[in-house]
Amino acid sequence: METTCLLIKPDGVAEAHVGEIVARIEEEGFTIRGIRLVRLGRPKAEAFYAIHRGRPFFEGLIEYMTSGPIVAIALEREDAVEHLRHMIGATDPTDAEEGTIRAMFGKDIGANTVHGSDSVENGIREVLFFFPKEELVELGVSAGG
Ligand code: IDP
Ligand code: MG
Repeated sequence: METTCLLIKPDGVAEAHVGEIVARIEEEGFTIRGIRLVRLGRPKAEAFYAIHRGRPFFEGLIEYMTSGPIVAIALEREDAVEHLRHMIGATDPTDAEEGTIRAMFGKDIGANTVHGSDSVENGIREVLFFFPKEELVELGVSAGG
């Protein structure tokens, strides 16, 4: 079974889309292995998005991700990474396929409502970024202590 990490970004939480997003995730056969409401501080936000440091949008991304609470969700499913990315849609909501989460709720390329891990390796890394290992003993990621 594959693991991936979904984040509902500050706009998604502020505009009360958490319930609908979680419902869609469950309808698509994902199992929730962890779920937390988190207010990211700057160091954690910068660490999470370290790969984008130096990009012109980095500062705006960090300000946005620290502007309000987010919901971090650890998910499990067959083909979880690719399936979730497909459900989320393209980075820019105006390019996102109809019916995807970003097409439905995203404001612009920055405030695009959700994050989904982009590889199996990053799925595991990102889940462990938000959840203590010992709380994920049922995950198939050798995360148990
Ligand atoms: P992804 O979230 O679809 O994987 P990435 O390229 O990894 O997209 O970018 C991470 C996040 O950074 C995006 O989801 C978005 O919030 C923000 N971002 C990406 N590109 C831009 C941009 O050109 N302008 C503003 N924000 C951006
Ligand atoms: Mg990405």
